[in-house]
Amino acid sequence: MAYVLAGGRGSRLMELTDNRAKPAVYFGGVSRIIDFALSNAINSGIRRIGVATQYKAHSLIRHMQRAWNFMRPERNESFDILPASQRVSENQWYEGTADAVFQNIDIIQSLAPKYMVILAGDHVYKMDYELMLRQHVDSGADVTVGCLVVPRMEATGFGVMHVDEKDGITDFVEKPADPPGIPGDPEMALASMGIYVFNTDFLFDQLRRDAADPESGRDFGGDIIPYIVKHGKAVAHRFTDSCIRAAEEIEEYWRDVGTLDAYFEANLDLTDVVPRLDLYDREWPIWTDQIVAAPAKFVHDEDGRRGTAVSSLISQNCIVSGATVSNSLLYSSVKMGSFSSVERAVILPHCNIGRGARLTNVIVDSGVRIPEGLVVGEDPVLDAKHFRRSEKGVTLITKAMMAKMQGE
Ligand code: ADQ
Ligand code: ADP
Repeated sequence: MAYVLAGGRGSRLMELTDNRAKPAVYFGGVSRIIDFALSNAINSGIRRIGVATQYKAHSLIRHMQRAWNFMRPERNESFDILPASQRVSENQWYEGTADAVFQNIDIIQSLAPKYMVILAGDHVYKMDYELMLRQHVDSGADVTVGCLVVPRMEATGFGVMHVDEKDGITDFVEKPADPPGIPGDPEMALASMGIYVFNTDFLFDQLRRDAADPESGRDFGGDIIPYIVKHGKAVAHRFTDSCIRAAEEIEEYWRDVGTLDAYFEANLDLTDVVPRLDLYDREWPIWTDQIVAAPAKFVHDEDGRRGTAVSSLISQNCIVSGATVSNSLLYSSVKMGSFSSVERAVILPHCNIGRGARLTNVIVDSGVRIPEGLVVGEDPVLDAKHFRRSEKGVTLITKAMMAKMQGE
């Protein structure tokens, strides 16, 4: 069974997660971030899935009900959405990630999985979990932890481990201020991806032990994994990207897209001629909600001005009328009016770009109506006055910001 932790806010995405959890944030033109972990599970042959939700879960739950309702109990498949619903005591939300599993032990038990693959719902990557499961079974580990090699100083936000020559984990520190390097490669560190394979019985024993410990933060990275590293057998599984194209030397693709800048860059990377993340690979499809919609359309406006898009991803139901799109992503149902243009823009669903508007280096949240003639991306001071400007100068525009600006 795959068990996806999807309750976190992702607060560094700022107003993009004001109304939705990070796993529900749109990514890649048609998907949401959680579709990557769920698709990996399906593509890895896992047919029992549970998803624990907590923070602002409405759009996440609605998305999963639409996109992920094809599992069939009569084929021994299941898909369970598990909102924090105070199952264990009257006034308890999921305290930490381990608690988000602990509180649903009875539901998991009814499905009787032998192994649990614990996943995070907020990363973008393609990975065959079957390889990790295979290693887990072969090594006889109590827990297997998915890991990546990252530059040492970028590892401060991760669980960082030391391993022996057989990848047995000998030490694990959660989010160290000064991460230990890899012996022989001191500028790199072995970081936990926050994904784990457990024997289910062993996991339940650990969760019950942890729940009885008043000192515990009920967290996999902070409590459960460090305990097992000390008292049991924890093994590291090194991430291999299941879309690495044979004979091509390209690095593994895994993105946290945790900040506005990382989110913006990872989306725009998809407009490259050969992007690192291949969304067109039929061998490893990213399943998502398919809306009933008309094809994207590019038309002349009444003055004969052409509607064009270059180096861009344009989704269903978009209409580009006498407008120019370059190096951008238009998610579904975006309408662009005459003389408007977007460049290096991530435009989320149901936006309307008014006549003559000019947007550069922007993320526009879903449902925003950009008024006629608005210019963003040319005057940093003005942009920061009305909207959110990121460290690297990307402007985020949401409906609330637009309403405030228009009310002033
Ligand atoms: P973090 O990412 O900081 O570190 P956390 O914020 O706990 O860990 O989130 C892990 C996952 O659980 C996310 O997908 C999040 O959405 C979800 N989540 C958080 N709180 C939840 C709750 N109460 N209920 C349900 N779901 C919840 C972890 C590990 C590190 C590791 C990094 C890799 O602790 O060791 O390096 O992931 O990103
Ligand atoms: P999310 O964007 O995460 O799905 P919502 O569904 O609330 O969250 O979308 C945000 C906004 O997008 C909505 O409040 C609405 O204005 C707009 N929107 C969503 N669906 C539609 C729709 N079918 N038609 C028009 N606007 C829509």
